[in-house]
Amino acid sequence: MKVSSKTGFIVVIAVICIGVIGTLATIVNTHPSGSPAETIDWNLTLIGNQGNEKVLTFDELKELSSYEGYGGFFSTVGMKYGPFECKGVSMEDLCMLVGGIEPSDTLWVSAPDGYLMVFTYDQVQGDIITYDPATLREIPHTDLKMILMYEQDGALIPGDDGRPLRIAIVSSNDGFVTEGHYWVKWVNKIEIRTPDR
Ligand SMILES: Nc1nc2c(c(=O)[nH]1)N[C@H]1C(S)=C(S)[C@@H](COP(=O)(O)O)O[C@H]1N2
Ligand SMILES: [Mo]
Repeated sequence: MKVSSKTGFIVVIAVICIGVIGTLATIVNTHPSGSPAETIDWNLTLIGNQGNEKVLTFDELKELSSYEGYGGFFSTVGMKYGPFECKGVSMEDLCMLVGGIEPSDTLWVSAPDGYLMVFTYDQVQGDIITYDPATLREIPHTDLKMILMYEQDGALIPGDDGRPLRIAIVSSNDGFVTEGHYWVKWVNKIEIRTPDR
C-alpha cells in the first residue's frame, strides 16, 4: 500500500535520526579517559617537621606554581619506562608550604597501598643517581628535580601508573632514567621528619 510504505519510510528515517543524534550526544558527553577536564577527588596530606598538618585537594595542588621536565625510570626487572613529559609541583615548594625541610630531616612519602619511600634532604634537592637509558650505566646529571607529578605526557597519569599523584625525577633533558622505586604512585601523604622528634 502506498500510504503505509510512505509511513514506513518516515519511521525508518526518524529512527535513523534518533540514532545519529544519540550517538553524537554520547560522543560530546564523554571525555577521553585521562582528560585533564576530569574531576579528581583526592587529598594530599602534608606534615611539617613540627607536626603541623596541611591538606590540599588535587585542584588546590594544580593552582600552585608548576614545574615541567622530562623523566623516565626503570623497574626492578630492568624494564624501562618513559621518558615522559612530567608536570607537577616541585617537592621543595611543597615542603615550604609546611615550613620547609632542613638538611637533617627526611621526607616520608606514602600511598594508600602501604608503599612508603624515605628520601634524604639531598635526594629531595635532586641528588639522585641517573642512568643511561640504553645501557643502565650510571651517568652524570645536572639539573635534576623531584616533583609531585599530576600530568604525564599532557594528560592525567593512567590509573595503574599512579593516578592522580606520583613522584617523578625530572630534568630539562630526556637522556636518562632513574630507579623506579623512587616513583611512588598514588601519593596521598608527605611527611617531613626531624630526627629529634
Ligand atoms: N604506591 C606504590 N608506588 C610504587 C610501587 C608500589 O608498589 N606502590 N612500586 C614502586 C616500584 S618498586 C617500581 S619499580 C615502580 C613500578 O612502576 P610501574 O608500576 O608504573 O611499572 O613504581 C614504584 N612506585
Ligand atoms: Mo621496583
